[in-house]
Amino acid sequence: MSDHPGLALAPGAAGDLRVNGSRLLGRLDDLAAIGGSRDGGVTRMGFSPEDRQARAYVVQEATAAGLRTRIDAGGNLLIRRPSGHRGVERPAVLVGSHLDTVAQGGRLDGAYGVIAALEVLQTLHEGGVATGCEIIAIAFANEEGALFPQPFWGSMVLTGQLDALPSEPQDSSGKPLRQALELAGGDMARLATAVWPPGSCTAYLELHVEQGPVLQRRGRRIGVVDSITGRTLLRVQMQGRAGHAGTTPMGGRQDPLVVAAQAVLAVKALAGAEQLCRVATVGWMDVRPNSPNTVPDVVRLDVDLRDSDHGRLAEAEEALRRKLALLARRGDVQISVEAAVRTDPVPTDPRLRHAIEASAAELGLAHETLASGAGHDAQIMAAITPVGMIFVPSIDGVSHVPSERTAPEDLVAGAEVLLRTVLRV
Ligand code: HGY
Ligand code: MN
Ligand code: MN
Repeated sequence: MSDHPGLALAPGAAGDLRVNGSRLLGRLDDLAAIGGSRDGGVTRMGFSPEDRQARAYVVQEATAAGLRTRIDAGGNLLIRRPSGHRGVERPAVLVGSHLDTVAQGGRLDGAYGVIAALEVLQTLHEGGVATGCEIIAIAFANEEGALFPQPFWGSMVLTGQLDALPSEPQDSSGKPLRQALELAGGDMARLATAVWPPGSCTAYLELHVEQGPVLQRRGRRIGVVDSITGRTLLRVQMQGRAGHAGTTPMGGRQDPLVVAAQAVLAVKALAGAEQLCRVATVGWMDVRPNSPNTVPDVVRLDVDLRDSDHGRLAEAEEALRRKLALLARRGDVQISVEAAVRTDPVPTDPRLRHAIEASAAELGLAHETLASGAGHDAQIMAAITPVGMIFVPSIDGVSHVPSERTAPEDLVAGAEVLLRTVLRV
């Protein structure tokens, strides 16, 4: 990966080529309105009607810009220049992120990277820039797994990791993904047609808000990501014995919610007192029948463990499984624990890091290397191609909340760095 001889830029293109900042910011505003709420948040969960509306918006903008769009069988949205690429034959460079959000999430997580990728492609197209290989913008489907709990769905399909996906994915109420995927333009029966084999892509680049406090705290405009965290998502179910809250004696109760409460504290201890992993969270719980005067019957909860080290993640999971089994025995409830997601921590590609650093330096932007505590499609794409990630600062380091914000000038600066990095690859 270097300044490729095949990179035949139109004279002066590298120097005076700039993204159109107001177009980028305007599109982010338009997109934030889709699934937007009065508090400035966005709920656009993967394969929801709002998600489909957001895709339609991006397709409309790309088409109006003279670009071509296509939805693959996995539901990923791909955007290409009409003339493909000129110059030497080399596999494409993919640039993108995701359009779906968590419930009551922010307006930038994912959307920023997709809109910036569209902006870069449109800028290259308008500038008539011949690149050494084709640049394709992509919006991966269902990165968050908020509605259909198969996070990284689109990137797992594109990288051919179909065996790691459920054969009949459903949402948490049991609704099959099949129809929702079809409505989005995908096709469960033809997932194999969406697979890109190893070597079919020169590089994958993702621009994203940091979602943490580091860049703001250190006064840096650009983050050069060196590694992306590993993540284990466990689905825990506890089956007790329901009963009348007023007549069921305390002695002998088989109350799954009591055990769940102890489990939440055990999860916290993993990353707290026991220091077994970097962070550990229970963010979702479902209590049945969820009636104030009934001892619960079943409680389900998800456990999200993160660490940059694969071994530590495995150890933390093992320790938690043992602890949960003990709590279930003591509380006389049945328990099941299944790993819904195990995503490895991955390093980014050093050559891409160098290209990002050089691009930021060229623009006079203070930059810093840092790890990503959030997961990204880039870590899935690493299975088939070198990956690079660019961060811009998150105000107050918050994300997955309505107040997720980044300064407009940082959003534009990030897109400029993305453009120059693409031209360097
Ligand atoms: O959960 C994550 O780290 C990402 O937002 N999907
Ligand atoms: Mn996210
Ligand atoms: Mn994201």
